[in-house]
Amino acid sequence: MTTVFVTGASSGFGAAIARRFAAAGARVVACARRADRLAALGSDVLPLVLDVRDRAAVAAAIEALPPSHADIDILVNNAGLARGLEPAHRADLDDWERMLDTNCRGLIYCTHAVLPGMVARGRGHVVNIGSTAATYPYPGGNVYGATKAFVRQFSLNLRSDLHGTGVRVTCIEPGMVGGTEFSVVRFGGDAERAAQVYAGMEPLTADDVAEAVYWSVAQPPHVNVNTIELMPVAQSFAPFQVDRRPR
Ligand code: NDP
Ligand code: 8X3
Repeated sequence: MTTVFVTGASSGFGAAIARRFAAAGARVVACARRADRLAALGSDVLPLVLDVRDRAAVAAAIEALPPSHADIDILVNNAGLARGLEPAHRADLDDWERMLDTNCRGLIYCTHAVLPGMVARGRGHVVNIGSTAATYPYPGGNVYGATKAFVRQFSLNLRSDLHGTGVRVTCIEPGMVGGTEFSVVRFGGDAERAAQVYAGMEPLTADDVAEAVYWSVAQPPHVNVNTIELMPVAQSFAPFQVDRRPR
C-alpha cells in the first residue's frame, strides 16, 4: 500500500489531495497546524499537527511516524500562503518573512526529512505545489511569486540530484483556484475582499488540483511529469504595462 504525506491538509488543496489519495486506498498522513480540521478528514487519514516552519519539529515528527506510515512513498509539499497584495515599497516585512518561512523553508525541511528514506528504498515521488505566480508577475505578487519561483527551480534541481535514484519530482503550478482559504489568508481574514477575487468568473477547484497531483503520481514508474501548469479557462494573459505619462 502506498503511503502519502500531505502538508497543509487542513484546508483547500491539501484536504482535497488527502481525500483523493485516501479514496484510492492509500495510507495518508495529513499535516497542518489545526488539529480539528485534520480530524474532519476522517479515520482513514493519520492526522499530524505540525508547523512546517519549525525545522526541528518537522524532523522529529517524520522520525516519529508509526512504522505503518514511516516509509513515505509520496510527499506532497502543499502548505503555503500569500500574505498581502501591496506593492513592494508598501509591503509588510513580516508578511514577506512568513511567506519565505512557510513556502520555502517549510518545503525544504519536509523534503530534507523525507528524501533519504526514498533514496534508500529506490523509489518515491515529491510533488511540490508551485503557482503560475512563479512565471507570470503581477502587481503585488512580489515575494509570493518569488517563493513559488523557488519552488519550481528547487523541483527541477531535485530532479538533477535524484538522477538514477528512482525518485520522481513534479511541480504543479495552478492559476486561480477558488473555494479555499488562500485569499482570505492573503487579505488577513477579510472574506468579502477575498470573495471579490473570484467574483463573476469560474476558478479552478481544489479537486481539479488534487486530480492533477494524483494523475502525475499515477503515471508508470518510468515517467516523470516535471511540471503541470493549469489555469481556469476564464484566466489568461494581459499585455505588458506601459507608462505613458507625459514627461
Ligand atoms: P489554503 O489557505 O486553503 O490552505 C493552506 C494550507 O496550508 C492549510 O491547510 C494551512 O493549514 C496550511 N499551512 C499554512 N501554514 C502552515 C504551516 N506553517 N505549517 C503547516 N501547515 C500550514 O490554501 P490553498 O489550498 O489554496 O493553497 C495551498 C497551496 O497552493 C499553497 O502553497 C498556495 O500557495 C498554493 N496555490 C494556491 C492557489 C490558489 O489560487 N488558491 C493557486 C496556486 C497555488 P493550517 O492553517 O491549519 O496550518
Ligand atoms: C495563487 C495564484 O494568481 O493568486 O498562487 O498568485 S495567484
